[in-house]
Amino acid sequence: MKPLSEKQVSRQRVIMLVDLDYFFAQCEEVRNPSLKDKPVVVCVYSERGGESGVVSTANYEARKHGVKSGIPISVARKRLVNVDAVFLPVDHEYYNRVSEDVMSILKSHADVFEQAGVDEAYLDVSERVEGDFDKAGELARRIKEEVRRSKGLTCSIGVGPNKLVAKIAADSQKPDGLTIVKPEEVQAFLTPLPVNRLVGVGVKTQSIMESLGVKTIGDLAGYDVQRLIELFGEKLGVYFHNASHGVDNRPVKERDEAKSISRISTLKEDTRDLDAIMRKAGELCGEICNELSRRRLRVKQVGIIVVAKDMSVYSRSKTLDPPTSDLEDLKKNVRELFEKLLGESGLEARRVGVRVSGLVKEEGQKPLRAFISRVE
Ligand code: DCP
Ligand code: CA
Ligand code: CA
Repeated sequence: MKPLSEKQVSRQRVIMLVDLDYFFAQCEEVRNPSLKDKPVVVCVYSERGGESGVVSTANYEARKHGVKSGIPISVARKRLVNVDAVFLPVDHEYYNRVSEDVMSILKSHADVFEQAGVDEAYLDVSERVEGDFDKAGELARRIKEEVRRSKGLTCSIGVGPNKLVAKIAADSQKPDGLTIVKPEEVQAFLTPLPVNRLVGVGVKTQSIMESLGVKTIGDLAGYDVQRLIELFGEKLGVYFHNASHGVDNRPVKERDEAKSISRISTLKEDTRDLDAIMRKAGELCGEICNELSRRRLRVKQVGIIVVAKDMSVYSRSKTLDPPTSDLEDLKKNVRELFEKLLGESGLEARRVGVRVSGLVKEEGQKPLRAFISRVE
């Protein structure tokens, strides 16, 4: 066989997944370092008051007591009874600001950058490390150091030949972890792990697989692909087979900026009273305006969402000409939309939401289309 020329050898892909540790709770520790040694529980309190609601996340001190994302706050309280623990409400605005700062650091270290959640991102670094996993390890250490120095946060990084391996690697050592899985190590790394470490294997799939004697990713890799297709269908069967072998060709892709912003909230009680609805909707408009001003955006459409007492959902929207970022302007239009909807329907509102879209930059050049549509 003729040897491949340099050009024909495609570069070994090197992908990182960076995930911030116990993110919301760590943000709380950063702004109040005296929390550091205590269990910290960040809560989503139900808007109908009291102690009902769920745990958003908890720091590792609290996790030692079995407190984790998704459990009821009441259960967390029981597990931390007689412990000097701190319960705090979520503060998304603050976490989003921290997230944006961290993401801009991460972005500066990537050839291609893809934010995959509020606290995690994929970085394709193949070019800058020349396909070399040792160099990627050095880069990962520098990134961890920079995030720690500039924002006071620890993160866990997984490095692998693709997104799937990078993600599982990042999850495998937390907090403050760095796990590098070279291409030749992929199968040995995955083999002993339980199947539910693969995205798409939930409780149900896991129990089906278990009944087939498939407990680990290694078991899955040895299982007949035809049987997998018969059991789970073509798409999932092939995916499970490939994933168990650590094969994943998805590229790291830049994402467009969010094209809309929405906020939805539960009313204290079900109502058709426009003023009561507007007190809540006005707050939501305020939150949206804060985000618009932070991102220097104006909006071309505004809409409302209502979840009625019987759980049916209504929405209405209108175009704003010219685009606006003014709170009073937004509230006036939202009020009109609610007034019209209430006039058209006998609904009693349980949850109300506001959504803006058609986001345009506050300063700089207007997109040409804005002028064209005026002329038409
Ligand atoms: N989150 C939430 N509810 C969930 C899961 C997560 O509100 N059921 C929020 C709080 C988390 C953030 O999303 O801080 C990021 O989620 P992760 O799954 O990455 O979890 P953490 O960052 O909290 O912890 P870890 O250290 O395990 O990554
Ligand atoms: Ca995290
Ligand atoms: Ca995450």
